[in-house]
Amino acid sequence: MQSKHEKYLVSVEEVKAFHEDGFLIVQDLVSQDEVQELLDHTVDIMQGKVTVDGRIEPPPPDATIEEIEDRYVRIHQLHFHLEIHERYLLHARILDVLEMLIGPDVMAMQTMLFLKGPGQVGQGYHQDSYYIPSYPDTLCGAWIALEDADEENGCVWFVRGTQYESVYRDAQNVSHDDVTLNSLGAIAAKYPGCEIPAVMKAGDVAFFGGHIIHRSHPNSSQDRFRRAFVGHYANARSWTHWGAPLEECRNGNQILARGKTHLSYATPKFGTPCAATDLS
Ligand SMILES: O=C(O)CCC(=O)C(=O)O
Repeated sequence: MQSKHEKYLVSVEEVKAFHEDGFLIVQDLVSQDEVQELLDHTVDIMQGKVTVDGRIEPPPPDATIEEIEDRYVRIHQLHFHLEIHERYLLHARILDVLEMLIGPDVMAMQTMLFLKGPGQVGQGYHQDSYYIPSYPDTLCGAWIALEDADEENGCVWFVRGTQYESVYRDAQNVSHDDVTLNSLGAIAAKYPGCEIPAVMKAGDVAFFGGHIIHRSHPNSSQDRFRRAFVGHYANARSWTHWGAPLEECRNGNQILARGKTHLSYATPKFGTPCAATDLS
């Protein structure tokens, strides 16, 4: 049974801001102890104390600190392998917010761990729904800052207003390390003055819909990491073929995180199944 948590009550103003801006930053949603737990674990991944076959290898024994720190910029889908990543994907207070923004029925679809050390690359303009389709499209990301993120260490920038753009299906809607190489820039340019840096403190969480155009610049600091843990979710009654061959899985690959659905779904591999989630 999942332990009781202090439920986060989303205000009407926050819901309104999410729709008006395309993103919402909730301060202090994740506790400092939890941030520290994820950070410590992330350091273990970087140093090769945690390995996952075929995905995270230990560094070569003669690697320098710089080489060790430079091994990964981001790692996808570790929640299929690591209990801690599944647990943070299903973080109760994050689900409290998602329940109000895209729920009440919520499925958890993806995790990404960003390491982004000094000098590491950014990511060009993109729309997450391009990669993770859902019908109707209810995709929403939850970006947990594991340390303070700002312009210097390569925070995410959201183009306010583009949440109501369609998903551009042309071949240039691809995130690229070179943040200028992307035709979505022409769409972003239609929103002068609307590109907002998501300046965040460790423990803050940014929620953003699947259509909003966003990017991040390289980490230009000398010595500051910009680590973050990101989950992607959708309403559990949206249909998706993402994450598996069409005929094999459909929604059955996505974890039902909260609520109910008549569509197929997966249950957590390590933790408490959704049906037993304590929502009090
Ligand atoms: O953290 C970043 O640099 C980019 C994040 C992003 O694009 C996303 O989570 O969809």
